[in-house]
Amino acid sequence: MKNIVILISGRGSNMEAMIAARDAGQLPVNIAAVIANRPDAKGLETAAAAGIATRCLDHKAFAGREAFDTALAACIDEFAPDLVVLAGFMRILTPDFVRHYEGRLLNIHPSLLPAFPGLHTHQRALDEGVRVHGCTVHFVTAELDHGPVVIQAAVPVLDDDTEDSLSARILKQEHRIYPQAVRWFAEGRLQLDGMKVRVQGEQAEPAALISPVLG
Ligand code: NHR
Ligand code: GAR
Repeated sequence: MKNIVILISGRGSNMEAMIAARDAGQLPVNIAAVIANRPDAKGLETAAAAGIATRCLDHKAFAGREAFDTALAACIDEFAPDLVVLAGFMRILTPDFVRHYEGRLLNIHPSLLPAFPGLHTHQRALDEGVRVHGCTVHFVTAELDHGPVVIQAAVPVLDDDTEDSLSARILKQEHRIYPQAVRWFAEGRLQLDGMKVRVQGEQAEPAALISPVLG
């Protein structure tokens, strides 16, 4: 079974969705560790309560991004992961770190990339007046929020939406598509072809990569 390490910064609900999928027999992976860059990350308690090894590396204790990333990689590699999963992880990673985990580092981003890379995506979507918004699981590359897309889910933007209502609608979809993407990886079904990700097997049709779930 594949080993995964999950990196978080806060609440950890995407991490919880993976624990739940694993417990339901829908995600055949060993969650070897959960690592946070903030001592107050709520998700650390959730992970520990689920019996998962936890670590915290406070980025503020390091001289710079390189020093933090070097220590983070050493901490991660103690668990010999096949895959590293960013789940609400809020620190931009250096090119050296990204290269070290090339092809085995996934992120979930709360927008339909390439729209709205970076932070505050829901407020920016509301400000732009878009009618469709969503979330994206992608392989991480040195260029922020620009890696190959594994799966996306779309939701409508409603007239009376606030940042809270829109983010809640999207979070439900995050909890659906992220375990799915990790499952495909764990089953060895994801193939990288430049910026394209192909999913081998019965769900290989492009339609399966985009989840037109409106709700
Ligand atoms: N690193 C690389 N190289 N490439 C990506 O695609 C990455 C990444 C690190 C994190 C997640 C990302 C997101 O999904 C992610 C993708 C943090 C920031 C940010 O500006 C931006 C994007 C993402 C995560 N962070 C600030 C920083 O200075 C700190 C913000 C904070 O602490 O609240 O690192 O959106
Ligand atoms: C999620 O919505 C995730 O997409 C987003 O933060 C939330 C984390 O929630 N990620 C980013 O904004 C990355 N910059 P969680 O901690 O409950 O999984």
